[in-house]
Amino acid sequence: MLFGIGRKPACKTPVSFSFTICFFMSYNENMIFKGLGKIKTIAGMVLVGAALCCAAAGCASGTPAPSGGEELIETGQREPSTRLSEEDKARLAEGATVHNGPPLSIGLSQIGSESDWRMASTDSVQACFSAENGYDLLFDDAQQKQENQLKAIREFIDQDVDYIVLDPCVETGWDSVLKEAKEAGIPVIVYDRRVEVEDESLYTAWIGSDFRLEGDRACVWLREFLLANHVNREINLIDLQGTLGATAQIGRTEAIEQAVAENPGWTMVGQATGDFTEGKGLEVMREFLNRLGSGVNVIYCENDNMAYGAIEALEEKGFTVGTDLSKGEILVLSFDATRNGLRLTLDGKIAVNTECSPLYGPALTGIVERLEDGEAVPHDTFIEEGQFSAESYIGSLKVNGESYPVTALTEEMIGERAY
Ligand code: GYE
Repeated sequence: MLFGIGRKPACKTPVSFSFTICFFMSYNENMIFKGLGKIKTIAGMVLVGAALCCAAAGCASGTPAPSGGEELIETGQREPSTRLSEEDKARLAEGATVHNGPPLSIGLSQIGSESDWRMASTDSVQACFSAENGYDLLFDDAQQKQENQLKAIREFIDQDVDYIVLDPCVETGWDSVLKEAKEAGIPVIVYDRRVEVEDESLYTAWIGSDFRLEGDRACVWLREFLLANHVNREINLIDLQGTLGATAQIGRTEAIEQAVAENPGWTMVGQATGDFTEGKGLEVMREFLNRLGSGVNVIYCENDNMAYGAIEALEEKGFTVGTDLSKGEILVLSFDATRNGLRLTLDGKIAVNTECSPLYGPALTGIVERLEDGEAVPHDTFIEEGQFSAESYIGSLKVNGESYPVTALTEEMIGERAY
């Protein structure tokens, strides 16, 4: 099921990436709303309302993004920052669901600022939960530490906020604090990464990516690529993992591990976390190269920032990053599809970039407003994402019987990218 309806249909033109609610898994039987007590949700199809269209609108920037975007970026060069432009922030905010009446207080616990993806995600929620849109946002940056997130949530509970919005750095360890929020009658909306809790009613709704599917798409692309290029020889891979225990890491790592197990000739010669940061990606990759020397063919980077670090480490050692394995080039796979990541993809330094959308602001305001209106929201919602490559001959691929498109990247698409 694909939805694309919103109260403020700001979706215009080319959507630089898709951010569409894909399907809903289950519904809350019992939700506790602050001020509303315990209500029974109705089973059935529920749209997250404005969220959807607006999310698309956020990405539907039809003009090249500023923040360096106006300058001509040379091949291989990256923009210093991929923060959202003021224009894109305004577009996102316009797509948010507006709250009328006294401002709603939102306690939002953000993981940190480890990556370009994360900064765009922060820009997105801050632009949407704005005073102009009827919200009073209490924003906390946990600097990638779960203990800081737990502290922030407890402070939000003490301040008796109307809603808690959480992007959890890791999956486990949330039961107690979420019980406290539930007892205080504060609904918790989780987004992006997931929480693994004994009682699923401890959070009201989750919206995010299917990280395992992202990983599977990257691995199937690699398999198809090797087949198409008649690369019969064995390949040695390195997996640069995200923050251990984070849903994005778990899903992407599971996918490559299974692919290695299933594809004869694929060998994992190195696997370590780079914590989703460019600095750690560089450091870990340098260590691998010092230890392994040559003989590595493929680097599976679990996000764009680690890919930047890995590419730097490879190039400083004299390796060529690219897709011609017969010439000894090293093939890099990445996730997120940020503007800089896509630039490296168009330049052929990242072979395929599997998208992960950070622009959650509109969808989150949509969920909050549906709850405010006493409507049921799906308990778990997956968003739909794309995949980009400069190699155009793999136009689509199949994962578990489903077909997924691979978009042949163009300069124009990069210009339209909001993040
Ligand atoms: O891929 C990475 C970020 O949770 C999906 O976290 C997110 C991941 C994203 O730091 O760049």
